[in-house]
Amino acid sequence: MWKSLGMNIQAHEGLLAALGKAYSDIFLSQQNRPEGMGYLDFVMSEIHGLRIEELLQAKQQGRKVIGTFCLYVPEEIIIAAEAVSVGLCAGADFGTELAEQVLPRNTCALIKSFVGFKLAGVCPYVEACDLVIGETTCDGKTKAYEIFNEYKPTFVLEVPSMKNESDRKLWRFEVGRLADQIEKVTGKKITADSLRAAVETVNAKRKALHRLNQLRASDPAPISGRDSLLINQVQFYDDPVRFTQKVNELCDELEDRVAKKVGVAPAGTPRILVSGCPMAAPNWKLPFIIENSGAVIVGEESCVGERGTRNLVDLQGARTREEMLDRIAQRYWGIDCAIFTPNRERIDHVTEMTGKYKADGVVHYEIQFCTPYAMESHSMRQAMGKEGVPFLRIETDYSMEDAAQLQTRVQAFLELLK
Ligand code: BJ8
Repeated sequence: MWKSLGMNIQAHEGLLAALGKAYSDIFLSQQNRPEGMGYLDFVMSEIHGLRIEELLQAKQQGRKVIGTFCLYVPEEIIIAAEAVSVGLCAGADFGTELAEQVLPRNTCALIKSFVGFKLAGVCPYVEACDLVIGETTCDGKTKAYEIFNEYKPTFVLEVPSMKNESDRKLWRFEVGRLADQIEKVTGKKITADSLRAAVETVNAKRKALHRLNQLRASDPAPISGRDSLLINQVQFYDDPVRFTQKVNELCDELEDRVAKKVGVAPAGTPRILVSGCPMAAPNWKLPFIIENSGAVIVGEESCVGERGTRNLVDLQGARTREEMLDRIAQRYWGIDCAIFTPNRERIDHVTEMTGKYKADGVVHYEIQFCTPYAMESHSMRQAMGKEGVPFLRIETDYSMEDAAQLQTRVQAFLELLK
């Protein structure tokens, strides 16, 4: 299978060995995990196995695989064309040396990772893709897609950086342009019916994740932040219907835990809200450090978290294909990525989340060289100061070199919360 995908088998084996060890240390070592996490463990054990077989079977049946890197790409449109949507990960320090041959060294780790994975030939998802959708969000990604396109066909969606009426119109135009491109690549017509069905599938997935988030507001927390992050990461790869069913089953178990006051850490454990850059799989370093230092993460204000799942598409009253695309565009327009200016909504959301999840402090996570989130930390710190919420800024990359130093900083921060 790997050969047919044109992968570098030796490098891929090296990646899997490193991932298996990290997964066991970070996830399987946890005490008192919900039983429903068994499904996620299974998915992760087969993430470079059965799931890839499923994708290849789908391709044999004439379906296309479309890869994405950003929350602004509406997966509803991909699903409506009977294609498989895969959120490509970019969360590991692998292929970095190769990436640095084509990218400046001072590029964020996420961008280096997706370019590095492709150049090293270690990601079966990228290799299985018929098309990758990029976007003009930050400058680094915008320009990196030009290079990425040399190795994999990449269609770039224009995301404006302001939210004026003219920007909204441009965004709606881009959503239509994406639908046209997906129709061209898949050879399938996107209709009002197929859009409605796709919206229902994706809304159901997001509702299951909302349910999970609400349960995390309980003290003691019924599930760890690491496991919740993992669920949010897996949602980008797994079959959406199966994933939704499994998350709902897990939530049934968590409801029971909440009723019985069973938690992954004792009541009164310091509660942390993580806010900032997305943590794409397998970027688990900071959550592991935070929870290993004696806190529990109760929410993620991130694209691999609540920022990505917050709103649903509202199709009420929409009947035609164009009206449905209007509603889809409207839903995605509400995402409050730091690439926008001004971006007051994100600050309001973090404030709201600290209250909703009873967070004792906010850890602002920035991937080194990510200008939008680093810049926005200034107004975020000010806002948290006004709310009286302790705030810690962490800037790091994907390497483990600073793990001990980060642990010291996190432990000192947690001392403040006592
Ligand atoms: S909607 S957060 S997924 S752009 S970390 S590559 S911003 S320099 S990932 Fe993102 Fe879409 Fe926004 Fe979400 Fe650039 Fe920053 Fe790197 Fe980033």
